[in-house]
Amino acid sequence: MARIVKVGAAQLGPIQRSDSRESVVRRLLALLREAHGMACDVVVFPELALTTFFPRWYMEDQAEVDSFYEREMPGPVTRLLFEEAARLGIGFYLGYAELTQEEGRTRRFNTSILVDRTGKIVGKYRKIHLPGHVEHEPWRRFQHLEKRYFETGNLGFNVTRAYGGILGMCICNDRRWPETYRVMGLQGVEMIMLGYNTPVHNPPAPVHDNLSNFHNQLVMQSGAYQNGTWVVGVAKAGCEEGCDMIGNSSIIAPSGEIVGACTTLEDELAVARCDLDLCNSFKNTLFNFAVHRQPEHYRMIVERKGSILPPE
Ligand code: CDT
Repeated sequence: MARIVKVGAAQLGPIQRSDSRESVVRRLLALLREAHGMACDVVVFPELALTTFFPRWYMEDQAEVDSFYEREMPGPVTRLLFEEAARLGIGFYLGYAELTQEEGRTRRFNTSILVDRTGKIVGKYRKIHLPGHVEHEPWRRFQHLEKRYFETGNLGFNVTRAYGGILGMCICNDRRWPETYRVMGLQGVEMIMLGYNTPVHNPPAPVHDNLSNFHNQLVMQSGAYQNGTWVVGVAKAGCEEGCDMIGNSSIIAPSGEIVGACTTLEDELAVARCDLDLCNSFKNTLFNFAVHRQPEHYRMIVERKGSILPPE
């Protein structure tokens, strides 16, 4: 019997800085209910889905920075989302900024969770590839201070058994790195969920700006194909605080083909019926890792971090 997961890519349009958490959760609830109406099992919301993309600003006041983080999940505002999801029997992936006390200190991560149909958190991931910079760079039209506001994730790229399959998560910039998919691919992942906030304009390399949608699809489609897995990538899109962000939220089959996609830069749901068994025709043939990978021949490269040129 086919293992079908009906997935909703729940793209968000922009969230302005003045938008309250309550108003954002109302938008998430509307998408969740629409997905339920289309018989979805699970929906994927974007990265940092509860607020505007705050790393675009340099802030010195720590209280101001911390106002963008969640101290508990579910918390007072997000509880409604968990309760409605459980009532409808639909799960979700949600990205948010996490502030936590661990190892005797305050820690901040760019986090995503996977929630099952009963409203229970069954998976958690903390973003590993944090793009951008640490210090204020006033020459930029906007900042990208993820390296200032978040620590590197410390949970690895683990997979979770959920929805009748093997599910994994990553967040935004992670999708550009082949290691992200491969580490989960080696654990047999069948569906990778991810959210993103991707400005069209990249200040250090503006010559790439007209390729931002192409690169988004290129990395997700090749990650899916090369690992025989579904990939569901979901944007926070549109013009947020004067910064244009790409949309193109997509549901990608293990063949690398896009089978569902958003076409606007607004709140929008794209739905696809994903057969997890389709992964096997790739995992058991061309990308049968046990038979065809040659890890013993890669060792020289992976053991040396950075350049693969021999030392002088
Ligand atoms: N949020 C995030 O990780 N955004 C980065 C922007 C990089 S600049 C092109 C991304 O990889 O999409």
